[in-house]
Amino acid sequence: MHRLRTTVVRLRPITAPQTAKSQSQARLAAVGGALRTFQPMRSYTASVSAEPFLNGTSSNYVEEMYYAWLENPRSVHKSWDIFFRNANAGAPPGAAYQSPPPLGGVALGLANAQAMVGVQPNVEKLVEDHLAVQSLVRAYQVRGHHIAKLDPLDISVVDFDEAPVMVGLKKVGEKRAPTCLASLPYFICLAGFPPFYGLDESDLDKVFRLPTTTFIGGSESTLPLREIIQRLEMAYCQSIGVEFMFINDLEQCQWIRQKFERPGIMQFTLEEKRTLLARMVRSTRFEEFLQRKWSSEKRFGLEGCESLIPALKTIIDKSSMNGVESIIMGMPHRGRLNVLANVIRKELDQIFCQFDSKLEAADEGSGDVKYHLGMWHRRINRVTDRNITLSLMANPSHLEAVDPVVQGKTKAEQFYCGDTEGNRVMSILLHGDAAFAGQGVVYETFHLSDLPSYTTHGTIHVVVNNQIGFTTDPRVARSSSYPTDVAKVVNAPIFHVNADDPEAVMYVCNVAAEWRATFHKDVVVDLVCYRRNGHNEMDEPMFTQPLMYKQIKKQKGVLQKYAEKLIAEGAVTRQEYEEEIAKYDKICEEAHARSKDEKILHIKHWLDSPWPGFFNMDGQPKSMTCPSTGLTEEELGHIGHIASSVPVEDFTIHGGLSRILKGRAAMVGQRVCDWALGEYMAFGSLLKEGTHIRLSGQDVERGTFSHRHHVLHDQNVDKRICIPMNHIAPNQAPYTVCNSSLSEYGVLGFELGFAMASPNALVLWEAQFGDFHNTAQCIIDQFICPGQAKWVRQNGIVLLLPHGMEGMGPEHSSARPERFLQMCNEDPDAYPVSEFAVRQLYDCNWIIVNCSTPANYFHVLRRQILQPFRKPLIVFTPKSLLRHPDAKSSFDDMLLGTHFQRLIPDSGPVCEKPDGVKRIVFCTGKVYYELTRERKNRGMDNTVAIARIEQLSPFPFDQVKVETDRYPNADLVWCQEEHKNQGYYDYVKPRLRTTVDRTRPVWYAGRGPAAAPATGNKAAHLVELQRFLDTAFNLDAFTGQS
Ligand SMILES: Cc1ncc(C[n+]2csc(CCOP(=O)(O)OP(=O)(O)O)c2C)c(N)n1
Ligand SMILES: [Mg+2]
Repeated sequence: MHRLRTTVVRLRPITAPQTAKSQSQARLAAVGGALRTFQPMRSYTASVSAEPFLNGTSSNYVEEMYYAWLENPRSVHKSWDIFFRNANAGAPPGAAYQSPPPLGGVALGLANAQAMVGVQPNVEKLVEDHLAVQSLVRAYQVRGHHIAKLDPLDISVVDFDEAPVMVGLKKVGEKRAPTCLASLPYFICLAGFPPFYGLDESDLDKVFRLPTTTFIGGSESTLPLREIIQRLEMAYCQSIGVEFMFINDLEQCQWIRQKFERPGIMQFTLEEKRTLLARMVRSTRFEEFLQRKWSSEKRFGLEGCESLIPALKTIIDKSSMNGVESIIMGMPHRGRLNVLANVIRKELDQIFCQFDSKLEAADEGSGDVKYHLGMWHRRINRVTDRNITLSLMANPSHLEAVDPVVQGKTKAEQFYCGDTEGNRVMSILLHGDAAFAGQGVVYETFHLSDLPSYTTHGTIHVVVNNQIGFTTDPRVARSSSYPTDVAKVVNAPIFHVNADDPEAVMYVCNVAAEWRATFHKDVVVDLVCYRRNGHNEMDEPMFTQPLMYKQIKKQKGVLQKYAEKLIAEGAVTRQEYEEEIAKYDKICEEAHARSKDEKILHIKHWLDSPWPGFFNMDGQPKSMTCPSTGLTEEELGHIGHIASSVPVEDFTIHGGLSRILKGRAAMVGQRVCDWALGEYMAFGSLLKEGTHIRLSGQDVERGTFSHRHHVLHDQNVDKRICIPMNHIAPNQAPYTVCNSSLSEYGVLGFELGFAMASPNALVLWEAQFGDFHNTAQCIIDQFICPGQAKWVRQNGIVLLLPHGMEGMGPEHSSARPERFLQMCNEDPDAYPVSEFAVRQLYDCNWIIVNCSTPANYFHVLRRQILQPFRKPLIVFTPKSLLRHPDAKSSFDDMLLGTHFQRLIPDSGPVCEKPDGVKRIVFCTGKVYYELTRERKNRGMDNTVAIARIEQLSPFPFDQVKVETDRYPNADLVWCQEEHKNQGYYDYVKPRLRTTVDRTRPVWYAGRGPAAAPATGNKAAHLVELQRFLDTAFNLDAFTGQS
């Protein structure tokens, strides 16, 4: 009704002067001087809205007709002309209708028409028919994909109204269910009303005006119904199914309509067809070659979706044509080797080498299976003759986990080359149908796609939709009709295409690339295909999908079908086709012969993110030392000043923030730092030295605990912000600080990818509370922890994980240090022989610290960049220490010549008489302050020493040894606030024992074992705290125990 009212309002008497101001200004302006003047019409609104045929759904159509009539009265059917003239002349409700003149008959003059005012019309049927035609067009646009011939096997039966989808239930060999009346086209089914709005076969030859929301007419504005249906069937119901009508943007919908509806769109030149055939030959024969040579090897071949290769090549060609210079790709197992060989163009012998299990690995690390390795390659695109860099990211088995990583790397490359629109760098993500629908990270990644600090300005998603996931049918694998429905959340158009029609595939890939270049938004190509073999080449699919696989066995290969089509058309001769095959087979054979000469395997050759200039020629660090991470007094003072001021004019900050900044200024005056200021010093100095910094995570701009305030907000001007960190020095590197979406998996993956692009940036991800990192566990377990070992790829990402037992309950207390520590590659039982500090850092898989002072936090952040290699850094960061009066550092601890302290020894009275010390308590993090307070209260400053292990991994064996040697009469205690089965105890204990050569026992003071990380009861929390502090300072606590 609302729509009708709008239409009616628009139909109100229009005069030339009113027209100029009206909402339809733009539309009418197009008519230019041809505007016609209308007489004001009495009671027009009432009379038109009372017209019986103007029900809710017809208003659109009337509006269309009306505008068309305004532009040119001859462009609408005569009956409409009469109706608008009569209405304009003041005809009462019902009386503006006139019987339609016969099609092609003699046109009625105005005089005739006016003479008919008052005669009961038969135009009603005509109007309804036009409305029906408009609805018909719309029905095809909305639901044409339901009946498109997308399934190469023709066995899927998808019920779009019921969930779950029913696929594969149709009996094999049975034809499509006769759901439509035999003589009528599908539109009747589409609309669901037999007959459709009163249209039937007798209307098929009538001519109808086409609405402006369709392009099927080409240059024609009217077509007979029969032709309209035929063209709609061609556009929407062949090998391509277009899902786009959910998109809110009219311009985008129109763009898609014209791409698929214009007559003659699917025409290809001879050259294009031959190239397509050649690409199909490569794709198909590559798999056949591998199958011949290594028939019992898993390779997750592409058989059944060979058109993936031309699909990707088409996207790349078109994007290169549009100016893209670098494409970063992520993909799962299926078809990966084929993509490496025929899209990225990895040398075939290097691929074939991977099948030789006897070759020795040349590189350090444990390596990965061949269908996970990545690749980076710059080459000339033969179609565009331009340079293009293609990289395929290495990825784990965990499906879709690589998606955000690819996006992060793409964002970084765009950032470093100043590509703010994504015109030069883009990403392509490949997916399996089951994984795309099932994995939540897909959704998280989509939700990053349009956020200012995370957008990559459009990703092209390609789904290898083989209608099966391992052994599971779609009907039990997802609740949506298509595997691609998740993309609708970001209004991405979805192009379903039958992968057995390579030309249709090529067409949609071209459109997808154009879409991305035009709108810089995501788009999905759903390649509907099948999987000729089992999940892998060793797998028996008949166990679980007998009927589907009976059909697949009968299915002629797509290459053969396409070759036969082109031969029949005369586009190629059979001889040319056979020569093309022979040519590629020979290439494979020669590469295979060469691969036999290889003696060793180089994982390094499979690097997806080389860092030119960072390593020496042998790929090793340029040095094995780390300079001092301290700063001059002036630098500290200058950065401290920026941190405590607002460096722009006329900017009003919140009163509370003014007090915070004043407090910072006071600290700078006293030459001390708290945690936030220590971080400022580290960031500010690195930026000044030219290192880009990117800090991302939930609410990081202010800081969850309101301590950071890196973005200032003007209290009077909406959205006016100031980032003082970008005002440190004239030639500084840019600082990016960005609040993320409420995601851990997606965002951490993204930042990891960002950090991968360059070693010269400090990329940090902060968890809101450390507890929440576990929803990103896969990124930690599969990429951060073992990334270098699997893929010889270093990464310097920093994880800031707020951690500490402060009575905040089980989900705001623990960043689970035990899990990170358990995954360290260091041997707890062997005292390292190598040089400490830098060498130890180089050998570890990641660095884990829990700093107790701002100065040490400052140093460890700077060391992350100044050390000559990159390692992930896990920092357990404090909460209450952010404001603890004792948790401050003097500038003296940050001056030139100072370093990160792996262990902070006790510097109190115990140092004077170490022999008299009865106990040395080792600890880490915040509990240090509780221990010192308790020691003081108990007057035990002379008898108990407290040493802080600031770097847990790699473990500072050498410095721990100094402490244990210093206090020969002390018993050794590990004290932690975490529960016994959590925290650091299991990690530290064997290392302490190794340090003292197992000559002294290591006692435990801390909470007992527990299932949850912390109690939800504040009082219980305090009781537990006091209990373990009692143990820590009771010198008899362990007497008699062994
Ligand atoms: C996160 C995750 N869960 C489970 C698996 C085990 N797995 C490997 S392949 C596969 C089926 C994938 O199906 P689909 O996404 O349709 O890809 P296809 O193998 O059909 O190409 C499964 C479940 C995995 N690799 N990753
Ligand atoms: Mg699948």
